[in-house]
Formats: sequence, structure tokens, C-alpha cells
Amino acid sequence: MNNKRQPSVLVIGAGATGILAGIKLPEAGISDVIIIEKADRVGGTWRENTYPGVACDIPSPHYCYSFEPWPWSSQCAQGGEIQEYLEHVAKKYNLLPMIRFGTTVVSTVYDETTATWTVKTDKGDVFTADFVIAATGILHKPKRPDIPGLNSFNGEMWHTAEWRHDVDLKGKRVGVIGTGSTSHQVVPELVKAGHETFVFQRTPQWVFPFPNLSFPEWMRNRWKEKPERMKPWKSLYKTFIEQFFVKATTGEPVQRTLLNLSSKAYLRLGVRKRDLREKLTPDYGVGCKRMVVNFTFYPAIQKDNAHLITDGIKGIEADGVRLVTGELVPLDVIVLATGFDNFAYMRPGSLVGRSGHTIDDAWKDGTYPSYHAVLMEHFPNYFLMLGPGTPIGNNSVIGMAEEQLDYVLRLMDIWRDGDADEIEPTPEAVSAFVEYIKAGLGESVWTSGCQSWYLDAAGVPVVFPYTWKEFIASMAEIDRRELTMACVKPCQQEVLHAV
Ligand code: N01
Repeated sequence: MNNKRQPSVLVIGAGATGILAGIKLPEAGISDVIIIEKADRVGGTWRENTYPGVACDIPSPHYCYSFEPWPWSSQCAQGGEIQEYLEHVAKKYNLLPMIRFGTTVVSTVYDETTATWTVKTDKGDVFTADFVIAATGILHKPKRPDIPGLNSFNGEMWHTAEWRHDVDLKGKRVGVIGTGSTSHQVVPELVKAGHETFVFQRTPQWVFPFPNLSFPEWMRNRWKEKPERMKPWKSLYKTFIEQFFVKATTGEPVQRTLLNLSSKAYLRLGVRKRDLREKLTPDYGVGCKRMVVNFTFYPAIQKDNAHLITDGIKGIEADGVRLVTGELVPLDVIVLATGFDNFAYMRPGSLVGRSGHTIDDAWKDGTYPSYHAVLMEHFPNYFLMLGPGTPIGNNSVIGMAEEQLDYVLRLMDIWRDGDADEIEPTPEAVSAFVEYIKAGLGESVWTSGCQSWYLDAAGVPVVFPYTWKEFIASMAEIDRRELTMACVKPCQQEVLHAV
């Protein structure tokens, strides 16, 4: 008989990491689980982002749950197929009854007298939970640029994450502001559709050439027959990413040289006109910003209906974009490919922990301290998925979330075994983790001089700067000396023995 205590767990978000929590918590014997989801479907990023060309730039056999392979149609699946996959998994594991759709968490407040969280929603629901898991994702809050006159544009304007499928772009002059990973996916589709496309580039990006090969039908049929046949493919791509990308960015000279060579050679060979090539050449190290993984942008930007504009934007006016040179670029539509508020996580909902500490107090001055990217000081029993310090970057966030959730379940076991009601990192442990991250940055490419959403306000990257193996090893053991563990209700053994 399972004599562990039964916690109530509230999960915020039913994207890839929330779905994972919804599967793994019951498998670990935790049955009191509620997932709050703001939309009316699961899927997170892959539900929200429907822009033309939306696709994963991580190989799909690796960008899926280890326990749930899928016969992917191409090496890097389109967003729609990933959404279908996530909906399939949610149904297969019977998660839908535990999800409150169309509900947004507005506040999460800790009560230290009962060691519970009170979670309020925009529907007026009030939930009490022993644990909260913020499975909100990192980049979910679209960022609008602070360009003067943004609201004075007379045409249609939208962010890539809020694509307006109701607007017919035929015959329209379309401006795209930004040249990150999203822009590299959407611009080729706009150009291919024949629209006059004006791309406003503030900073060029290094591109790693990776053609999106389709998997043949016979191969997919074999995977459908026996999903375990996918395993070697998953291992192949996982190894490639870990041994190449991760090592190149964290400091291995051979991999870094290869990454450098491949991106520079691709730019040299992929863009024929010298002046265009010069405009597309970054002045910072390869890999400093998150690598764009793409094979369609360079061909597209060389087409006659594509126009790369590198003069700065002075402002937006009723008829288009005014450049610092004084020239007006007339436009009918402006697409903001300007990224997301980095590290929004549970915000804009409010989070209030022990002694009235808010998340804005904890993450002040644009810094994001955490403990193993999962816990935060002053927020007992509150777990982040993909929190600051996760090895985000060119790797599978689903794989990372699996490792983190395993760690979270082991932390919950402290509570379930009756050893504590509150689990919180000590201030020293948080500082040590932050220092551990900083110590690894000297070797990484992220400090080689660029602006990116990885960086905090002090220019310190908030990513795990070591290898995948070290990421897993860092969470292998729970060091109780680094945790403040307290009992506020009778969490001691007698409760267990009474069961
Ligand atoms: O956003 P970004 P993104 N004036 O922040 C520019 C993930 N992703 O949506 O570089 C002019 O990278 C800004 O310029 P600069 C992935 O993790 C994953 O493209 O700051 N320009 C930049 O060019 C990715 O890293 C997949 O100078 C302005 C662009 O807007 C993350 O999402 C696919 C500006 C923003 O680039 C974000 O990518 C796609 C201004 N005022 C994306 N403000 C997968 O397949 C901003 N910019 C997994």
C-alpha cells in the first residue's frame, strides 16, 4: 500500500510541459491534480503560433516525449503537426478532464500558516494547493517594439504569435520587423506567396544550414507499426545536438570551429550578391544569439519581391515605416516578428510568496535568480518548468522538462514522506547556483558581445552554460542541506503511521 501523503497540485498551463506534468504526477501516485489553461485547447506555443512557415527548428524525433514517439512527417515538423501530436498525447493519457480550459490564473498567494497556495482565476475560482507548478513556458508574451508612432499605422499590424488569417495579403506590401528565428521562417513563406516583402533588420543573425527533409511514407509506416523503431532516430538527433550544438556554445573548440565554419560557409555560398551578403553578416560570434536553424531564408531574401532594409527605423507613420535616412517605406501590412518578453513565465499574473515577497521583488532589476532552474527563495513548494538557468537554446525543451519534472517529483517526495511541509532553497544555495551559472559563462559564446533574449539586464546570460550531461548530473541528487524544510502542520511520521 502506498503510505505516502497525497498532495494537491495545481499546474498552470497545458502546453508541452503542463501536459507532461499531467501525465507524470498521476503516474507517481498523485491523483489530486488540476491544470489551469487560459485557452480552449492544449498546445501552448504550438497552439498560439500559426504564422506561415511555423515549424520546430529542433529535429522532431528528439522534440517529443521520450515515452511517446510519433511518426513525424519531416525532420523538423510544422507547427500544426506538433499541435496535433500534443492534442493526441493529452487525449491518450486522459488529461482533458483535469484541465480547466478558458481560465487564466490571476494570482497565486502563499499562506505560511497552512503551507498552501491559494490560486485565483479570472473566472472567480479559488483553488488551494500544496504545490504549484508553473508550466507557463518562457516566451509566451508577445513583445511589441517601442518604435515611435507604432499605433499610428493605418494598415493592419499584428505580432507573429497573433497571426491574422482573416486578412488576404494578395497584392499587399508587407513589412516584417525583426530577423530572429521566427522571421527566418515567416519571410520565405511571404516571398514564396509572391507578396512584396520588406524585411527590417536591426541586427543580422548567424544561420546554421539545416534542410528540412521529409521522411518517406514507407519509413513513417514502419514507425506507425512499431513506434519503438523511432528510438535510434531520437538517439541520433539527440547525440547530434548534444555533441555538436551544446558543446559548440559551451566552449568545446572543435565543435565551435565547426559551427563557425558551417555558418560562415553557408552565408558565403548561399548569398551571391556581395552587398546583400555584407548586410547579412553579423559582427558578433557565431552562436552568441540563439542560432537560427534554417535553409529557406537566404534563397528567399534574394528574390526580386524581397527587400532587406538595414537602415534604422525612425518611426511608424500612417502609411508605412519612416527610416532614419528620411525615406518612407509605404506598407499595407506590418508584421511584428519582434519576439517575446523574455522570462515572463507566470506573469502578468501576480505571485506572492512567503512574508509578502512578490515575483517582482525576487526578479528585480532584470535578474532571475533560481535554484536548479526549478525553485526560488521565498516561494516554497512552487516549481518552475524551464526556469531561469535551464539550458534553453538549440535543444529540445521537452527533453529538459522531463529531467526537471523528475527532479520536482523527487522534491515532492520529501513532503509526501512526511519530512517537511515546506521546501524552499536556502539563500546561500540560490546564490551558489547563480554563481555556478556565471562561472561557466566565461567558456560560452553568449558572452562574446551581442544582445539576445538570453541575457538579463546586467548582460548575464540566464542559461545553463554546461553540457547536457552536467545539467542532468546537477539534479541527480537532492542535497537537503541546500533546502529549508519546515513543518507547519503535523507532517511528521505519526500522520503516515495513521494511514
Ligand atoms: O524573436 P527574437 P523570435 N526595432 O527575440 C528585432 C524561439 N523560436 O520570435 O536582434 C527593430 O529572436 C530583434 O532585433 P535585435 C527561439 O527560441 C523557436 O524570432 O534585438 N527590430 C530581432 O531581430 C527564438 O530564439 C522556434 O537587434 C527589433 C527580432 O526583432 C525565440 O523563439 C521557432 C525591435 C526578435 O527576435 C524568439 O524568436 C521560432 C525594434 N524596436 C522561434 N525589437 C522553434 O522552432 C526587436 N527587434 C523551436
